Amino acid sequence: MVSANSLLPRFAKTLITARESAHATPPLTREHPCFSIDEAYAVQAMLREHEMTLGRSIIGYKMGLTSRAKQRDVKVFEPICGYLTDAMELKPNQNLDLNTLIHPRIEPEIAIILKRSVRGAKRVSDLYPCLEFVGPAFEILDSRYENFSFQLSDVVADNTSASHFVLGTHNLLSALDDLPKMGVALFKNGAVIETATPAAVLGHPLHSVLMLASFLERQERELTEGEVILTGGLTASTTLGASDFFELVMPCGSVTFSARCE
Ligand code: OOG
Ligand code: MG
Repeated sequence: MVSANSLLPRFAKTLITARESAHATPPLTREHPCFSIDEAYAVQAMLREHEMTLGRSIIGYKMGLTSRAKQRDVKVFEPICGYLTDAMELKPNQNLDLNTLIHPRIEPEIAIILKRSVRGAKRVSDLYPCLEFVGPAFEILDSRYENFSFQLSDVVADNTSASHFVLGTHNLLSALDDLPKMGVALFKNGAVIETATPAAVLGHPLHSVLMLASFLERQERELTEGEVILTGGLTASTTLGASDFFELVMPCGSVTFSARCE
């Protein structure tokens, strides 16, 4: 446990300043090696409150570290969750000004939009009637920590490195049973750099939604209509530089994303 509770607001302020100034900060666990996961989620909740005071709304959640590829990439071996705001969403082909970010990375994901609450869902098939959209997406990460390096509590406090996301437009709702074994290819500037299948995420990305629902239940919250969920990176993330162009291709369509430095 962190000895004094006043440290948690200070940790939140450190992360807010790092994000707003686009300057990395040392991991919080360096100062407090015993920074617990519960305390880290409390810091994350302070960041969420801060976003709301800025007029942003919470539009959903993201799961992180739900695939072995991601866990091995950052050397943290437990799934985690964070929140998404309206300000994080980019439209396909919308540019992102990289000057506002510290060291952005990008990763392919399967995204969900809900059409109703998932209360009581226990199995993947229980979720089917709750889904409005299931499709490919990009998540753009930007850890607020130096060298993109952190421990479990650090990354939880930092809202799981969330920065931006882009949803594709192709809805895979009619192919949910086949989703785990569909091929996914990630192209960077025209060359394939990663391939995967959605089974990489807990066997089926909808397992990630069930896990998120149970995380939220412990915080006395639940997933509701209209919320967006990123189910977790299918592959390791990759660096994102000025004028890079990314395309994520699946059997039913693709999503593209480009970055720019002005
Ligand atoms: C942590 C965030 C993990 C995912 O999809 O696994 C995440 C990180 O890689 O910085 O978003
Ligand atoms: Mg992610």
